[in-house]
Amino acid sequence: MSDTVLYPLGQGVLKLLEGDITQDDADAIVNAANSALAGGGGVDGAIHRAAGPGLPPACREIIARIGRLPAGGAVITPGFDLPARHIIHTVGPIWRGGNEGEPEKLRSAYAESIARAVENGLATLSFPAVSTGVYGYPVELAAPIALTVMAEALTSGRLREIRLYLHGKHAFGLWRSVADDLFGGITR
Ligand code: AR6
Repeated sequence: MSDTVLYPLGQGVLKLLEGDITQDDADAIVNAANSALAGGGGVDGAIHRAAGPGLPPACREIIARIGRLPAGGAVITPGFDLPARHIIHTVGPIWRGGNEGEPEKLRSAYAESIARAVENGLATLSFPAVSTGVYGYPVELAAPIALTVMAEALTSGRLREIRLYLHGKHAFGLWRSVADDLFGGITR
């Protein structure tokens, strides 16, 4: 954990952090999952390892009920062994060049995750950079979409705090420059 930047938005605050989301103590952390909720690499693997043996049965129960979670959808489970009380599992789009509905699905992944948090009475929510790893979504295209949806949730008063965890200094710098362009002033 090193850098943090804060953006006051309405009555709420958006925080960009460089670090590991599994250590976060928000009301919920968001997982960049796959449609089978089967666990995997990247942040999904890290969350599954840190949440412990309670998580796979909870995921299987959801899949038994809904079949699969499409890109743009989001579901909630307990946080099990995590510091966070809940995990909101969303599926981002796989990048296929941008003409297959990727922006709408990415926007929906963030918006539906926020909707699950609000429905469950949560106030603080932490996101990873959904779709920008294995799923290949270009960061410079994902960042404005993600940050805009987060800002809407804060300015409307639906959430009090959103934290966005970036993996590595390079990613942090890219996201920070997009956030600076969108939201202007910075409070450290
Ligand atoms: N904390 C915060 N961010 C992380 C962490 C962590 N512990 N680990 C990785 N990242 P990815 P996707 C960053 O690939 O692109 C899985 O196999 C990472 O650097 O985790 O949505 C799933 O099962 C990147 O910037 O998610 C799916 O099959 C970001 O998290 C597939 O990958 C997202 O990268 C989903 O791919």
